[in-house]
Amino acid sequence: MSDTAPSKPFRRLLLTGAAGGLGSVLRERVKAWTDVLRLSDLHDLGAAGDGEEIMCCDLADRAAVLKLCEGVDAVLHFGGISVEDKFEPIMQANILGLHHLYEAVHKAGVKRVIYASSNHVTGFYRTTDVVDADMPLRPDSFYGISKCFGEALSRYYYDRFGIETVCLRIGSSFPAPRAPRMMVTFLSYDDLVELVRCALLTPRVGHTIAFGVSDNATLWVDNRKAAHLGYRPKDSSTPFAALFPATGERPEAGDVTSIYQGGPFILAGPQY
Ligand code: NAI
Ligand code: 15L
Repeated sequence: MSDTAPSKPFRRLLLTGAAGGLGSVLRERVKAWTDVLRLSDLHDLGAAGDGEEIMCCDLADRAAVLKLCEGVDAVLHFGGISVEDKFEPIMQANILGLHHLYEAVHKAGVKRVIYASSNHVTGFYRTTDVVDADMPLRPDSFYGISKCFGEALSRYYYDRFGIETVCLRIGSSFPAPRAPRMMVTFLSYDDLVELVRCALLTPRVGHTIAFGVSDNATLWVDNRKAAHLGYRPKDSSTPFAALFPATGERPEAGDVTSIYQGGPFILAGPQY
């Protein structure tokens, strides 16, 4: 029997947004696949642990982002503004920042990006619709629009330069659903990690759009166009059903947060 540890699939992965909710989960779980995990965020990430290196920066800082991607095999891009906000900060972090990231990825010869997109790129579909990867985008917020930009920019970098991206249209990834809507959009942390693993390790992904949801009893999305990733969710929101007991009350007629998949994001944008 050999006493050398089996080699990991990557030499160095970059994780942006490492101080965030999902970044903190991935920081622990991604280490199994890479010799070095480079972590980045605007916020403090504490001391580097074994196999970690820390390079904090603002995604809007082009020079810093160019450095961030040097020597990296693949990027897990989970940094940026994660909810609705005014257009200016979203533009800086999610639009300008993403452009910096792809410019850096191109210059550094990085082959693949896993991009945290969002269900809010299609939030203006109804809750009676089932959305697949080829349906037109219908963003529900400036935040959703910034994620549409990310999906389009990554498509361009694939068509023009062959840089592969898997866009993960994540539903609601938290320890548990926080509202009845999230019974449909829930993505457990274990399923998130498995989806990221599939996105990183599938030999050819081209430009793939995948929906990040667990195996929930009701779904508003159809993931068949990402079947080549081999993602099989193991969890479901059903064990959390008791958090939201049926009251028999119906949403008020015209309550757009119940009519559209984006829920509260529908009304979170500018109040003109
Ligand atoms: P989060 O808000 O907890 O984490 C985002 C991280 O990005 C934060 O640590 C923040 O400091 C960092 N960040 C923000 N602006 C930055 C900038 N200009 N430069 C560098 N870093 C910056 O969000 P969460 O929940 O961890 O989400 C991670 C990613 O996944 C985000 O891109 C979000 O849009 C996406 N996503 C998350 C969902 C969820 O249910 N958690 C659902 C859909 C998408
Ligand atoms: C998202 O895109 C957000 O990042 C997250 O905070 C949740 O609000 C999620 O969507 C959702 O739709 O529940």
